[in-house]
Amino acid sequence: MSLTFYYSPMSSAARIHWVLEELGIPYEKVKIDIKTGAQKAPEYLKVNPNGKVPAIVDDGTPMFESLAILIHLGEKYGVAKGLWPAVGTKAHMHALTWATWGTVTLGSAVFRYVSNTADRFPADQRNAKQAEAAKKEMESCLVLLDAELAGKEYLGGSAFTLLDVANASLIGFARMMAGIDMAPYPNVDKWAQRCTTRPAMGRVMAG
Ligand SMILES: N[C@@H](CCC(=O)N[C@@H](CS)C(=O)NCC(=O)O)C(=O)O
Repeated sequence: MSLTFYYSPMSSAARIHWVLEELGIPYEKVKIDIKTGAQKAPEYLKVNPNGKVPAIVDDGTPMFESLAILIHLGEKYGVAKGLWPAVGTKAHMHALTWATWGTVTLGSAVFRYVSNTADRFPADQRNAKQAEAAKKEMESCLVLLDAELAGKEYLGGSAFTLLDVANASLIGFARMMAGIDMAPYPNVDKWAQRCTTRPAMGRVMAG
């Protein structure tokens, strides 16, 4: 097998880095420095025509979009390791639902809130009303996630899976970029702590 992972530190690629470390499979890491515009270089655009990180090339086939990559890696390498449910099971239907919800619904509320509040975005592009609407949406997502986690150690039940990565990566981002306090969502708070203190996450943070 050959697997190449294209990443930039502290970016959407971190969730795929986390997935790869949890899977424990061999892979080659290629840094794409998005600060210098390397993501738009013609060679890289052959891998990801969308010009962003992350991307992978798995046995010669390129893929982009972190959610698609997470699901692919889960299905190909994670089922045998208990890190992703087998296709066609109820657990798989649940995992697809909540991985997509985390990335699309929770993720878009978090990104809209961050891009309308964080200093790294130009002040004249930030809008207080947009930020307020995104915050409300993000809070109702967190209430829903808190309810989904009630009585469970992890999103899939008693064992950690890549479904947890799909969601906990967004919670980490909301905390870090927007300073969102998770105390009002105690199940989310405790679960995120369980997930982000895993050794694989430690290896991601070390680079
Ligand atoms: N929806 C994409 C988002 C990818 C994305 O926005 N990546 C950012 C880094 S967080 C990027 O490469 N930015 C560089 C650019 O847009 O030129 C995914 O989940 O893979």
